[in-house]
This record gives sequence, structure tokens and C-alpha cells, in this order.
Amino acid sequence: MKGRKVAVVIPTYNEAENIGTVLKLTFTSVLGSNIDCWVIVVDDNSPDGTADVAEFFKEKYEKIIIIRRPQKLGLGSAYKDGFALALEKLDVEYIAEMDADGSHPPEKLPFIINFLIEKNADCVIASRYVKGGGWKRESINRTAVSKGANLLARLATGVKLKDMTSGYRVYRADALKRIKLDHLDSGYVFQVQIIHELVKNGFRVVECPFVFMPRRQGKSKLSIVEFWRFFKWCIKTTVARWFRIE
Ligand SMILES: Nc1nc2c(ncn2[C@@H]2O[C@H](COP(=O)(O)OP(=O)(O)OP(=O)(O)O)[C@@H](O)[C@H]2O)c(=O)[nH]1
Ligand SMILES: [Mg+2]
Repeated sequence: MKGRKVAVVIPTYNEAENIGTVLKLTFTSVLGSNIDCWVIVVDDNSPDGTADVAEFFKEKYEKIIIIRRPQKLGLGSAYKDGFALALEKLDVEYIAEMDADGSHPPEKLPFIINFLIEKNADCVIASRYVKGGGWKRESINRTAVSKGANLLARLATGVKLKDMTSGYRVYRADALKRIKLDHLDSGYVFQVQIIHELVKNGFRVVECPFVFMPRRQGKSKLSIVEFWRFFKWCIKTTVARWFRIE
């Protein structure tokens, strides 16, 4: 895949124990597949010094950009800032989303990019709910929450994809350029909204299988406040769709 270029956006909040491994694996696997790679770490002033750890890896890999934000501003807002930088400053064809905690194996990135090219798609979601996908360690609570969230997302958007809440994706940069992101939420529900936006604008979104790994170290940042925001948006959008309110 020589000549291809990707920017991988990784939002971080207290991921100092994980970010090094993810950076190493990302560069090794992507460069190993002959794809040029930038990584944009969007850190929200993590108290554990995540940004400084990422800074240290810059010496070795060079193509790391760290966006240091003053405080925890949300996952969606981190992606908006990361995408804006990639679209404005880096001449890349593809933009990937990936978590910093090891749940999204970076070794899979070349496969996802290749899938996007082969399917001639504008976005590929690495999905737990298509044949070949799943969970490395299944917990009833976690899968129930994920399946419930996906059900709500489908009701709200009418989009028939199976894993709209998966945060492991690759977009064609040209498609991202053509949709409006400013009005989208700053929290986790951003993930569903951006897919909805792509589909509404006629872009092609497909799913490829992937196995979700347990987080390596540290704690989840998914709070009850995020659940509530997600739920509220889904209900509001479902009602609007059913009653055709714009
Ligand atoms: N910059 C930034 N990053 C965030 C924020 N919230 C979460 N993240 C990062 O976004 C990614 C996803 O968050 P996680 O806490 O792993 O969410 P999750 O995968 O649903 O939960 P676990 O599976 O329990 O890890 C991780 O890399 C987090 O560090 C935020 O407000 N700002
Ligand atoms: Mg996680």
C-alpha cells in the first residue's frame, strides 16, 4: 500500500500506562505495511502525565503531534480537534479513530484501511457484531450496555449498521471534509452522530470484523453522565424521526 497516508487520532485521558504500547504497535504495524503514518494524540491535561509520555515517543517516531488541551472536554470534542488538525495540516487520505487503552488492536489498522479501499467505502467501522467480530473477554454487563446503546442508536438514526458505538474506525479524509462536525456533541454520542451525518449525506459506511480486547491498564472514562447524554440524544432523535420533526 505504498503511497498511502493515514493520520491516527487517539484521544487520551489518564492513559500514561497504555499510550506507549499503542504508539509503538501503531507505527510498527502501519509503517510495516508501507503506509505513511501520523499519530495525533489529543490529551486533556491528564493528571498522570500521558502527554509527556507521548512526547517522549516523539523522539523515536517523529510523526507524533500532541494536542494539549486545558481540561477534560469530552471524547467527541477531542475527535473534532484531532480531525480538524489532520484535515488542515496533514495531507492524508485516511483518518483513523483509535482508543489509547489497547482495546483496539493497532495491528488491525492495515487490514481496516485495506478493507476500506477494497469495498470502495468512505468509512469502515471495526465491528464486534459482524461475522468474525466479538469480545476477547465477554462481561454480561459490558456487552448488555453495548448492545443496548447500539439498539438505541439504530432507533434514533434508522441506520442499519450493527456497531455504531465502536470507536475503532477509518474514514476517507475527503468524506470528513464534506460533512459538518461543529454542531455534533462533545461526548461519546458523537460516534453515532458522525455516522448518521455521513449516511445522511450519501457516504458509504461499511463494517469489518474485529475482536474488542480488554483495556490493558487504568480505568474506563465512560461515566453515568455520558450514558445519560447518549440516552437523551437517542430518545430525542427517535421522537423527531418518528414524527418527522427537523
Ligand atoms: N481527550 C480526551 N480523551 C478521552 C476523554 N474521555 C475518554 N477519552 C479517551 O477516549 C478513549 C475511550 O475511552 P474509554 O474510557 O476507554 O472508554 P471505553 O472504551 O468505552 O471504556 P473501557 O472499555 O472500560 O475502557 C480512551 O483512549 C480515553 O482515554 C476526554 O474527555 N478527553
Ligand atoms: Mg476503552
